[in-house]
Amino acid sequence: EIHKGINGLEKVILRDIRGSSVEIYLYGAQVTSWKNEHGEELLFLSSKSNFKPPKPIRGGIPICFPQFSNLGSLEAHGFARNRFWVVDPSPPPFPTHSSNKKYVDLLLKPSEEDTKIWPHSFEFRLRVTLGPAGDLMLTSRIRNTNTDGKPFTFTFAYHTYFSVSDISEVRVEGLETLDYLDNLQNRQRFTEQGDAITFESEVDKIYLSTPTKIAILDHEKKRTFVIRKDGLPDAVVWNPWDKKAKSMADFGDDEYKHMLCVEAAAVEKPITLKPGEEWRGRQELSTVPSSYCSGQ
Ligand code: TA6
Repeated sequence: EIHKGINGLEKVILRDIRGSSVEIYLYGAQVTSWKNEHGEELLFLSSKSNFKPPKPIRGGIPICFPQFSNLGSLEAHGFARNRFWVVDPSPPPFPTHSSNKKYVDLLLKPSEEDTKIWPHSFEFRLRVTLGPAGDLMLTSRIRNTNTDGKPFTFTFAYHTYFSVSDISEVRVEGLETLDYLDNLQNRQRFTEQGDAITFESEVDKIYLSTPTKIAILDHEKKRTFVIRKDGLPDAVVWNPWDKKAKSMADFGDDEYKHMLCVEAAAVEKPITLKPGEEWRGRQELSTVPSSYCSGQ
């Protein structure tokens, strides 16, 4: 059902019988809340977020399309997150979808204005699903609907902001020994060392050819987020830390301590679609109790 959210912006709420819930704003098709059955908020949303178009909402899961970051001539992270999506009136049949899941289908097509900055026709369908175990799944289906025979190329990310108790007691597992591009060092390529990633300063890294599964361990909550992804070979890890946090108007000075972005992405190898072709990119988020002790 559609509700009025902050500043009157419309949002959809998905609830399951066990008490889990997800909220998605039509502005940007942006998930802004994912709560477990105890009503705990699992995503980070800045207390200073604008909720005022055309600025993007700071937190939740921004959709970066058709351009990740400044890798092209469009505004940072493209324009999908700055547009009003609609609830898809006619979703095409979706394979393997059992009826005990709560979901909403959102649709974005470019406006006249959009085709001036990105001269292509597309249909971008996002299905947000709240699974029976409270897991959150996002499936993007992007189709090239150009009638001029032209292919198009894009980069993509689910820019997920996870809520963590204390960034200095968080570990990320699954990215060990992988190569990454370091945004803080002119995107030069480095190789990650051999054990779990921990955080003591600003991090902005694009890990390449990453595994399907990545784990984010929150020590204090004894909780692990698990990301399972498909069609998204890269993973961006970002924490602005104190200095950069202070420079962002829509981000509280201390909020960096309680968030971590781990973003399922397709960046190193941009995706090219011919007219009529469709790309799918999926991420599934879940939480499991974790007994890790920091430093192990
Ligand atoms: O995901 C990493 C990143 O590209 C960082 O470089 C930082 O710019 C972050 O995204 C946030 O970007 P935004 O445009 O949402 O402020």
